[in-house]
Amino acid sequence: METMTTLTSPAEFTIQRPNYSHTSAIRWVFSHVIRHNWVIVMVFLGAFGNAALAALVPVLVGDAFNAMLQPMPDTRALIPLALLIGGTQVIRGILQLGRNFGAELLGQRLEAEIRDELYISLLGKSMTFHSLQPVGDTMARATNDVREINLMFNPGMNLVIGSFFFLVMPIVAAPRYHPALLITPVLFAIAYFASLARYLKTLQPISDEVRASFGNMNSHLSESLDGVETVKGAAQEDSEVERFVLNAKRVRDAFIKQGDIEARFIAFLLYGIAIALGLTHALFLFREGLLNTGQVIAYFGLLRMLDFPTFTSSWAYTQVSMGLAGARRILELINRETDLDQNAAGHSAEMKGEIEFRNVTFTYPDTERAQRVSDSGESVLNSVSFKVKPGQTVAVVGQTGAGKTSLVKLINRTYDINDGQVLVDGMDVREWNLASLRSQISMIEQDIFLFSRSISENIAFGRPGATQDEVEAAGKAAQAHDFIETFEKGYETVIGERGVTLSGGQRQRLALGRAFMTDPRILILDDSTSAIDSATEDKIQRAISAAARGRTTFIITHRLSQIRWADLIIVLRKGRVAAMGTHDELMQTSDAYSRIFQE
Ligand code: TTP
Ligand code: MG
Repeated sequence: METMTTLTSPAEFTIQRPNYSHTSAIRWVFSHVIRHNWVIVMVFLGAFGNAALAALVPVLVGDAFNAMLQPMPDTRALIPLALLIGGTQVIRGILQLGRNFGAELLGQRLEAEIRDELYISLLGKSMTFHSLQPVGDTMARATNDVREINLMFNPGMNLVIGSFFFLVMPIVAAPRYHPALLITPVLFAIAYFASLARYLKTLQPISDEVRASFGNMNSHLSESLDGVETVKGAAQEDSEVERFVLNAKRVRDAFIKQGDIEARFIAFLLYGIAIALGLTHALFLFREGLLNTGQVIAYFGLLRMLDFPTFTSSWAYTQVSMGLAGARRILELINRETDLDQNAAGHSAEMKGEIEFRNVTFTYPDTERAQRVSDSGESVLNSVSFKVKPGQTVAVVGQTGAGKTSLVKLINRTYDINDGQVLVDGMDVREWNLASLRSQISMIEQDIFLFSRSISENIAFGRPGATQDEVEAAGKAAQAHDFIETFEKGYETVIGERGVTLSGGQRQRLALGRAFMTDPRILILDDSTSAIDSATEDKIQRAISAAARGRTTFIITHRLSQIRWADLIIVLRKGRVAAMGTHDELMQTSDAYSRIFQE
């Protein structure tokens, strides 16, 4: 039985996975490989058999020469030898196939396994992790580095193992002609491994650099494609191109450096020396009468086997080195700490929807911007306190950058606070089981994210398996039904396909549909978009009041019509509560509040 443990903890989301070692890249890859034991056996048997049968050819050819050099040559002796060579080489072909097949299988399986492991681990990381880790770099690791691990096995390890046995065979077979003939293959093996060790040592930092510069190029590329509208809007294409060219140059330079080191690998020289030395030695023994002609020829043939390790060595080991560099980068990502703990043992209960902030202070994790903010001594939120009863509607207002979005993200622990307390139903959010907490809070973000899937699937995102009727009911409640029906394929319309894009107001209503589906106890609506025509506005208004019914609702908005009927209005200014109360109270008492409507 395999032991099962949870993947890297602490995490926000875990799944039962086999117990892989995470201490070093080699051990980690090994812990993956070892689970495919019969494939490993196949690779080694194939590699060994292939080399042994390859060694048989020079041995048999030597015998054939000796048979011909008899005073009375017997040509009939050649026929069984020829048949033997032919037969064994067919078997050798099959064994070689086994080795190649096994290595390919291992590579593909590991690629899939490691990709899964990485994906699960990425889903388990906190938002803190994701906001600090560039998407392009993650993409490069999840695609190219994982691919390098595949290539590390085929052709990498495949040829390393295959050629290793070719190195061993001359050492095994040479003594059958004369023990002294061991000298050349043994010396070759020693020199070969010594130069290989040095080669790999110089290669490792370059492999790391190749992988890193590639990830870097990718992350810049994905960022500028993501922001292509901004780039074009600001006519910054040229400077983006320049940056890209610079990054591409770094990748190129790293590859050139790698090629340079490969070219200096001295295995070719060693091979030449070994052939010359071995032949001289054999001829010397021949003159002494210690070897006959057939034996010299067989020995020479055995030495020729060393060309396989020689020729594959430079690039097969490079492949392994690159694979290990990729493995290090993936493992680093998997092992990187994630700050939030899902607190699986925490409080898990049906939520009533009471929320309290007690002296909450919050600063974003260590980004450059947060650094600047905290350097100036200002937190994003400062001693924020308020209390909301279950079922109430709270409007959060304030100028841009006041901290409205940040405030609501603390409720479901998208981020953890630095000081104070956030309580839901009188219980600190950190005491809650994270999954229980989040499944009862629905958040409609400022920029609504829709997946490139059907409208149905987008609405039912929080409840896969919902029936079509349920989805349509949610669509109707969210006032989205009418516009969805105008699409040719209705609810089955795939967003982003054939030019189907949605307006801000439409996206918002789909997101509201999502909220209806999951029926959360707390609904958070970050609606800072303002320019929407009045007909749509009216619809959204109706959808929101329907959604707010029977649950605690936070609305971040600039629209007076929505703010008015809130039970509590929180006015934020530069991360502090500037005023708090109902609309009527605030209109009389708060300058800050009335000022918002004058902008
Ligand atoms: P927000 O909380 O995003 O401000 P806001 O929602 O009130 O503004 P808007 O009306 O424009 O939506 O930001 C408050 C501060 O926190 C601001 O200085 C930017 C900073 N911040 C970060 O450092 N990292 C983040 O991920 C976010 C969202 C904000
Ligand atoms: Mg905001």
